[in-house]
Amino acid sequence: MTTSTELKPQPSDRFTFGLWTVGNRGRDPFGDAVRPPLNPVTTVQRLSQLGAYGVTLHDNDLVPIDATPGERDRIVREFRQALADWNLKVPMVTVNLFYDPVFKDGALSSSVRSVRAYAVEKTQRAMDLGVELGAEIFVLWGGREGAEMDAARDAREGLRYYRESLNTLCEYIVRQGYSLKIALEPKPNEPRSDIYLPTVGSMLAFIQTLDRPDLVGVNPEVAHAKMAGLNPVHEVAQAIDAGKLFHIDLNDQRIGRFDQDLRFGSDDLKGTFYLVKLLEDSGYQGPLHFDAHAYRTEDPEGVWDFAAGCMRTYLIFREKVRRFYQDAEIQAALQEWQALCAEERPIRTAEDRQYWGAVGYRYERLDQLVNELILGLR
Ligand code: GLT
Ligand code: MN
Ligand code: MN
Repeated sequence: MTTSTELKPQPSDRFTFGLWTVGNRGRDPFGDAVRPPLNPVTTVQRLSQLGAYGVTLHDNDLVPIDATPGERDRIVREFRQALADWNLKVPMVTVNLFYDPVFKDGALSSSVRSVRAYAVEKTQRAMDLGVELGAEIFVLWGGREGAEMDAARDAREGLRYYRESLNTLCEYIVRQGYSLKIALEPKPNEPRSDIYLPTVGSMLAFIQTLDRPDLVGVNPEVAHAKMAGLNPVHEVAQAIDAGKLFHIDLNDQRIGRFDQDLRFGSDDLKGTFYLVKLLEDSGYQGPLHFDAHAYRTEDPEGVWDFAAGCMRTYLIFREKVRRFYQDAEIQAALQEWQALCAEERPIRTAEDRQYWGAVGYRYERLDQLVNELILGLR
């Protein structure tokens, strides 16, 4: 039996949350904020008390875009003090290249030279901040890198600018001697009608065209894969297979909806089980980052129920994965299947072909057993 202490998150579980996730105020395109702003120092304290390992941020989640250098230094100093007091890490930072109106037609891929230069420069400052906070991963979500129409910018031009900007950023990392790696985060749409490089596969192909592909990987997000109608487990598997899973955004999403960023495992229990199984089986050692937010119905306390729920659900599924390997019936069914896979019966005659066409794989039984495990009956 699982004891409740085994389900208590520990820093060694490497759970992280963005300031923008627990700090989400419940604003949506049709309604205003329902929760007051959340102070980053309070966030550090609460996350640490819940057993998280770290906190992540966009530059402007911490430092307002118009802060003076003096204000910036004071804010960063106070934040670093809180991190030290509560023993919380900042393994990843990112840059906000989507909120300010200046980015309305893209940032790193903008056709406007001045906007592109500003986006690169803003990203470099965010990298400096990340390194100051001890981060080793730099996520880039190109939310505005896309289009509503292609009459002006040809998508090839957008990709070319995007590539040039990324090359400049990699060069900056090398020149500064930073031990930062970039993780590109794909998403098919929202806020743009179409965002460039919408899936893990398209990102991986694009990365190979960069000057320093070794410095760049991906940050897949469960919700984004589902928005594209894809299986997030297979998206993540492809990233692992390519040696490019530098970071991951865990959350949940109903297929065919707007970007919901739901609590991890809140919608798709089976998909969540297989995702946790994949991460555990693969030995992924990076942060387990929740990029989700509380329902709009929640008050400030409800936000911490949300955060605790994300981590607890991961730990429950991790325990289920352990049981998957211990369950005698599941293992017997798997062994039978493995024996079938290894059977020496080359296909040379029509009879051989008929044999392999008719043989039962018994997936129905195995799938039902796993469902029962997920449902708590095994
Ligand atoms: C934004 C987006 C997320 C990205 C974040 C990083 S910001 O909330 O929807 O998926 O990971 O920029
Ligand atoms: Mn994300
Ligand atoms: Mn999302």
